[in-house]
Amino acid sequence: MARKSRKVIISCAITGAIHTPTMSNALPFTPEDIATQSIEAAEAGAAILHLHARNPKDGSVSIQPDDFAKFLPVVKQATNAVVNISTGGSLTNTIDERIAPTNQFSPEMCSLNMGSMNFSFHPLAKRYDEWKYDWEKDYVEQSEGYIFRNTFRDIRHVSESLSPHNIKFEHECYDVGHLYNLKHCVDIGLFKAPIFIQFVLGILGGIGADTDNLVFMKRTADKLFGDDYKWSILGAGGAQMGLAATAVQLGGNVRVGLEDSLLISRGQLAESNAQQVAKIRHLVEELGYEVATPDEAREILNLKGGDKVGF
Ligand code: KMH
Ligand code: ZN
Repeated sequence: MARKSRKVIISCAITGAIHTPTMSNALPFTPEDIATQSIEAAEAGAAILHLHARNPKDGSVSIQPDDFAKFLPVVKQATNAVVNISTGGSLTNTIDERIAPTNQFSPEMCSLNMGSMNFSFHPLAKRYDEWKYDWEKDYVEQSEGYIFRNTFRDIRHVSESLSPHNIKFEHECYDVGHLYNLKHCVDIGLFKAPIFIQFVLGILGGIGADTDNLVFMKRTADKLFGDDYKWSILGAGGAQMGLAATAVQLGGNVRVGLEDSLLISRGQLAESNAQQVAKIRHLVEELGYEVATPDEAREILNLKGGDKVGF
C-alpha cells in the first residue's frame, strides 16, 4: 500500500509593510485588490493568508482596524482559508496599536515577532528614480534608522492581552537568538504546543537567506522544542522559492506572497500572489508531497476554527 505523503501548509503573505506601489503594479493595496488577491491565492492552494492592511488612497501601510474591516469579511465569505493578521505594524507604531486589529477581529492566527532588531530595506530606495506616491521614498529610506521593537515585555503583553481570543501565533524568528527568546517564553508558559515558527531568512538585520542558515535554524529549534513545534520558511526576495523548496524536503511548511518577494523568478516580477502560490504548489507536488487544505492546516496547528473569528 502506498505510504501517505506529508501535507505541506502554504501560507501566502499578500501585501505586507515593506514593499511600496512603485516597486510592483501587482502589489495590492485597495481593500478590493487585497480581497481579490487573497481569494485567488486561497484558490491556488494557500491554506493560510497572512494579512496587513494599506491605506486605500496611496498604498501606505495602515494598521487601522477600519481598513482591515473592508476586506476581512469578503475574504471570509469567499474562502475557507485561515486568516492570520499581522501584529508587525510599520515603522512607527506602538505594540498596542500593532495588536489592535487582532484584538478587534479575533482571527485564528496572528504574527508575533520574537525579538528586537534592525529591520531595514533602505537599499531598495536606490533602485527607483521616480515614485508613484510622495510617502514611499522617505518610508523606505527611514528604515535605515529603524529598530523593530519586540522586547520580552512586549511579547508577554501580546500573549496576555490576546489570550482570551485563543489565537495561534506565527512566531516570526529572524535569527537564532529569537528561537532562544521563544524558548524562554514557552518555559514561562506564554505559549501552548504545537507552537508554529516562521523562520524568516534574508531580512537586512536578521540571518542571511541560505541553506546552511536554514539547517542551523531547524537544528536549533529541534534541540529547543523537540516534537512540540511546527515550522515554516519565509525567504525574503530572490531567496523565496529556492528556500521554500529546500524547506519542504527538510519537513517544513512554506510561506510565499508579495509581502516577502515581488518576484516569480530571477529578475522577473510576479503578476500576483496566486502566481507565487501556484508555483510553490507545483514544486511541492513535484517533490512528492501534498498541499494541506485549510481544514488540514487547522488540524495540524490545532486552531480554534473559522467559525470562532470576530469578523
Ligand atoms: N515582513 C516579514 C519579513 C509581521 O507581519 O508581523 C515579517 C512579517 C512580520 O510578516
Ligand atoms: Zn507580515
